[in-house]
Amino acid sequence: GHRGGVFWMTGLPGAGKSTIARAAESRLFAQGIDISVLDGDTLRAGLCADLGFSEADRTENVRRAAAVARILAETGQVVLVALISPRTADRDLARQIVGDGFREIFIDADQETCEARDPKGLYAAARAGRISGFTGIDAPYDVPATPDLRLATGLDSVADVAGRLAAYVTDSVAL
Ligand code: GGZ
Repeated sequence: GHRGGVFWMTGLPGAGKSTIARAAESRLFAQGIDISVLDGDTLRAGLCADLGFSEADRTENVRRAAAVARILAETGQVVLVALISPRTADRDLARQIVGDGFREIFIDADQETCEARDPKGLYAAARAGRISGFTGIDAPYDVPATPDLRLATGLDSVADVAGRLAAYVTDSVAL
């Protein structure tokens, strides 16, 4: 068995939060860990479909994700949350909502790398002025000052980074 816990993955768009969360999820599932992923894209398709990208809406997005994560963690699940969650105050709110078992994971890739990946063309759209308030271009991202874990995604493979996250999770929730 294992404890529940919430692993809050923050980072710029394109840093690799969702990709690493999914890869770590597979590994942890294979190890018999009761695991789920709350991803910004998924939440915004349903639970948070009424929210946009204003500061207030992002705060509400974070609050809802944290509230759901807490409920799941209380049932003993391990929850990987993949949200940009750009503001320190919002991440601190998430920590407060979840309580014990909250870990902040900084998915760290420099802006240039993220922009080069641009999986959905959103950086390009932001640069061209077709969307505004895009994190890293014309909306802020507060770099975590004291994350519980920092994972750099610039050089290593997804498998390597996901392996490090999975090992950290296993360690953190061990009885
Ligand atoms: C940031 C945006 C924006 C703006 C759309 N700013 O790479 P993606 O496309 O699939 O993931 C991003 C997702 C971010 O949602 P989050 O819920 O993680 O954001 S937050 O924690 O700040 O509430 C991106 C897409 O939505 N997207 N417009 N303006 N990301």
